[in-house]
Amino acid sequence: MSEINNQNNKTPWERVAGNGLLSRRHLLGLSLAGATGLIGSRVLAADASRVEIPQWSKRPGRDPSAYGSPSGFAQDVRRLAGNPNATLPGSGVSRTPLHLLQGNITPNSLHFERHHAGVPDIDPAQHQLLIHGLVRQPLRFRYEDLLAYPMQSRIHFLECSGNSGANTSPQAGDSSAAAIHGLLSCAEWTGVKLSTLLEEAGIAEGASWVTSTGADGASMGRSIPLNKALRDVFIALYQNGEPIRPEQGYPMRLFVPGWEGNVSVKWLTQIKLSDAPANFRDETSRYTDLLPDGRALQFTFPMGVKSLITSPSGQMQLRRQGLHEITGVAWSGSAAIRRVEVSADGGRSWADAHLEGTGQDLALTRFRLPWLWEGGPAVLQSRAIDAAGNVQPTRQQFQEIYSPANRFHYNAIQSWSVSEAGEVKNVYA
Ligand SMILES: Nc1nc2c(c(=O)[nH]1)N[C@H]1C(S)=C(S)[C@@H](COP(=O)(O)O)O[C@H]1N2
Ligand SMILES: [Mo]
Repeated sequence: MSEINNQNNKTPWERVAGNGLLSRRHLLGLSLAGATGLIGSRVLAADASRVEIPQWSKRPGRDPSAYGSPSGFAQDVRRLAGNPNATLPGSGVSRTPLHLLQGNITPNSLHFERHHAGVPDIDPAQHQLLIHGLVRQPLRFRYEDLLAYPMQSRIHFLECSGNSGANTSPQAGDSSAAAIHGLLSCAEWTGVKLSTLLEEAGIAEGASWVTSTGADGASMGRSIPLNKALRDVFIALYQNGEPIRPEQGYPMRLFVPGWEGNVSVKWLTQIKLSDAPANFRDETSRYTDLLPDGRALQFTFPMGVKSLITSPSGQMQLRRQGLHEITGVAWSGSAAIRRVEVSADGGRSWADAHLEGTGQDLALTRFRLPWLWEGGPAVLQSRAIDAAGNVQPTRQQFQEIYSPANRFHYNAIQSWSVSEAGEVKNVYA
């Protein structure tokens, strides 16, 4: 640990790892004025005798509205939409602009989308949820029936198992954080515990799997073991406080905390208890991990421990030398995030980031660390560790486990290079 002086206010910068990483201590006591020299005099000294009154302060503004929308000046904060698929209509994705967001919650309009046959327009009064199979009494629930049950709210991330798959390709693509990692969002989901409904139907002898089907044109279905279903799975009816969006499964979706997004079946219409997985199309043709010897893992349910620096990140441009905040998100499908380490020298040295999480299991956790960029090349990385002791792997470690053809469940450390010109790029380090 070495110390240098901040010339303006004589605060010693406490370096905690190589290439300019500074102590978390500076997140608290950092005075912008004192740091002006380092951030390039971007903060203007105020002249209190010449306060100009802007136009919008001189007349009343717009009236209240029934449903809010973002500022016209923040129109670039958008999902990254994929191209429509001509052979598979409605099959596609849009990605969360992770690099433009802060905190741990994804606004509903920016939650990523993955549809296999588009978004159905469901009238909740016509929709029903059937629970059948190995139960003592099959039951049929209408939307309004479910609204009458006791509910719970939980903050959880949702991640597609195809997320970050771009980084399994041999050459690192020059892409943004959203383009590579944007099949990831986090919301507060509210709904009815599946165990409550299953207990009401009565679980019959021999039931060990729960299969779920959606009411979309794909009739997408998935199977999960009964013990997971009884542990923490619920039927989500609300998303960040309002009725769940059509894109997320209105009027109801299965929510399976921590597990690959595909099992959280949207537009949920059937739940069937059985003694074996159903072998639906989406659990055989997809989402299975290919191993180096050509075999495939049948199921990989929990999403691996993972983190990502969202700023600075791919395709950004550092415009000045000096103090920057490195920030990003970390998550794990097995436990809460315990620790995030950051490196600015491609993994040679690491420092603990400050965590700003909700502390909740299976939710996003924001991390931050101050960084002094002195104009030299850098490779920024983050490495997450969860409360179960899982450590995010390097790209090389990930590749030793799976076939080079495997595109799913990629959770390796992301490296962003910073050039002397301040350009930030996706690289394999
Ligand atoms: N019925 C149905 N459920 C579905 C899908 C679908 O196409 N149809 N897509 C799945 C996939 S692959 C993922 S990653 C998540 C995406 O959820 P989101 O669109 O709310 O982000 O929903 C899953 N549930
Ligand atoms: Mo997915």
